[in-house]
Amino acid sequence: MDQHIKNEVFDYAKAWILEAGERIRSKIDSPRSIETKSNANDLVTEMDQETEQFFAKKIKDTYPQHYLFGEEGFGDEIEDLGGTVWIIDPIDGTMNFVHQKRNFAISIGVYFEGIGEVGLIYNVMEDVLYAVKRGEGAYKNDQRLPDLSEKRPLKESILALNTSWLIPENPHVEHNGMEELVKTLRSTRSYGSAALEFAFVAEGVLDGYLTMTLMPWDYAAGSILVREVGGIVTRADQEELDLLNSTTVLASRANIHKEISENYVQLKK
Ligand code: 2AM
Ligand code: CA
Ligand code: CA
Ligand code: CA
Repeated sequence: MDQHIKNEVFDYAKAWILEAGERIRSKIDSPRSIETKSNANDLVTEMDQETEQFFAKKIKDTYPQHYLFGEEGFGDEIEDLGGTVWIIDPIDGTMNFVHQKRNFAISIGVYFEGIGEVGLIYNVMEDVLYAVKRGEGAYKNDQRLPDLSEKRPLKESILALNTSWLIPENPHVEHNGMEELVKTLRSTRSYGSAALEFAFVAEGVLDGYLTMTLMPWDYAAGSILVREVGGIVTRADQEELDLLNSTTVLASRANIHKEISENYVQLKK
């Protein structure tokens, strides 16, 4: 991606994400209509939809030749990652947004010919912005994030892990390996926002994040951010991520990535 365009896209994305976040904060106590999507616990609100529409208008007005791939469907039908594609989750952690009024984020990843160039994750209620331009450093607000150079062993690591993947009947991963993993780790955490879990890995406050069913907008920004500080982001079986479909994801410090995948994660079928 041309450097001038990359800088410009970053500056617009940053301005828009802050504006969208301000709008959400100003309406956080307003009454809201909550609908369900694939099941009774899969929530969506008008705020998810309005926020994605806000980005759709900004992008179309500013860059009519760019594409938008967003969770709530106000963007384009994407069949490949040719050209410039904005992959956006307008509210990541909708359940937290509804139940806790905190612990949710707006996530924007901008891809050029399939390569993540610009990533932003905005922790809206904390007013903390994680931002990256590929090859130019990752930031938490104005503070540059250091490389994840420490080789912390697995037994001293904290892994973000949703308890669903420990239920024996879960269709994705063998229970025994996950149980051994939990016993080996120092501890686990679950924040309920994939984007924030990536941001915390990049920040070094989590050592890794393992999950079984992420969509592209959940990790489009987070994967750029974690890689920029030297972390590894792949599918749970160490294969390359598929940016168009649901996927497993393992994001972690470099020294524990292979160990988690090979010794503990046994995917079903
Ligand atoms: P969302 O809030 O944007 O829907 C919760 O553990 C995390 O998983 C959130 O990042 C949430 O994103 C995401 N999530 C929720 N339902 C999902 C689904 N059916 N498939 C993939 N990710 C989902
Ligand atoms: Ca959702
Ligand atoms: Ca999401
Ligand atoms: Ca969402």
